Amino acid sequence: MTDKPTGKPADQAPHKGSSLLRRYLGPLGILALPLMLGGCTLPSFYGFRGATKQGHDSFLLFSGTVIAAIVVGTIVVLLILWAVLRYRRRSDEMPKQFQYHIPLEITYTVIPILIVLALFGFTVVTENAVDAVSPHPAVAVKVTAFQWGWRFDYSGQHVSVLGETTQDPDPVGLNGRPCAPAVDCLGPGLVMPAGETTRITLVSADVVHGFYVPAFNFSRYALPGVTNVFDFTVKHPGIYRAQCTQFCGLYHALMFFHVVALPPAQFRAWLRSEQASSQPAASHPAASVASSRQGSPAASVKAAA
Ligand SMILES: [Cu+2]
Repeated sequence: MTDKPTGKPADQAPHKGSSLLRRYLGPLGILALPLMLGGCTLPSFYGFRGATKQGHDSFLLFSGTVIAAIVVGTIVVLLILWAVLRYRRRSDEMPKQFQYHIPLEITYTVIPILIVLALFGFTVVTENAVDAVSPHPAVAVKVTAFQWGWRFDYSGQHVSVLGETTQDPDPVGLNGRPCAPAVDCLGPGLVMPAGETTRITLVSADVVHGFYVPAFNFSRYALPGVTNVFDFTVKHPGIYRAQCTQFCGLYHALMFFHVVALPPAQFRAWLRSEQASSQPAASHPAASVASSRQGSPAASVKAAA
């Protein structure tokens, strides 16, 4: 029987194996190069960099995890290729058989545990930073999700922005296009000062909704009977698209809103103009839509740009 262990070392021509490795390594490297250069956009890896301080922390965790995965994956692939090429079959003789390489077994057990512990530690630190709320936010906004729209109440300021995307869309479309078809609508605007901390208190008036701002790397449930509190510190002025991400009924797909970050002075000017022109919204979130839509925040940010 040819496959019976002989105990005879099969590695009789090491120079041949290494020359073969060198021969294949070049073409393999050339094949891998376009994949490595074109397969991802370093260093964002197609993720949002985070328009808020909190969102940027999430981005750093994401990109760090991807880089760790690339390093580990590369080492594993190279080890596999090395084993396949170096110890490929050269004859019918059995290679040397052995077991219990204690130092090696300890190494490949301890290293993955350390990697998992490091990823866990970075995740805990990042989540604590993202969920931390400032004791003295510059602005506090109560956000109420309802079927099918959003209401933004500025605590203590007597200002409400309210909009139902199905009935009274904001006439600002993406890329400056008018708001038609409806999927281009940005919806009601949540206005906040750039560079300052805004406290968001998120509630739902009816069913489960999802508060999602992609550019902020942030999503949270709006749950009936539950109050979620979190902070945003937007880094730069701009308009950021947002939408409901929980299927909440017939017009869920149209439940957009947008976040408008203004320079602090312009934010306070907008707040004063809203106080002068708007009446406090009625108790039902969908009431007095038309009256509270005066002084479009998107128009303000256009003027600021
Ligand atoms: Cu919804």
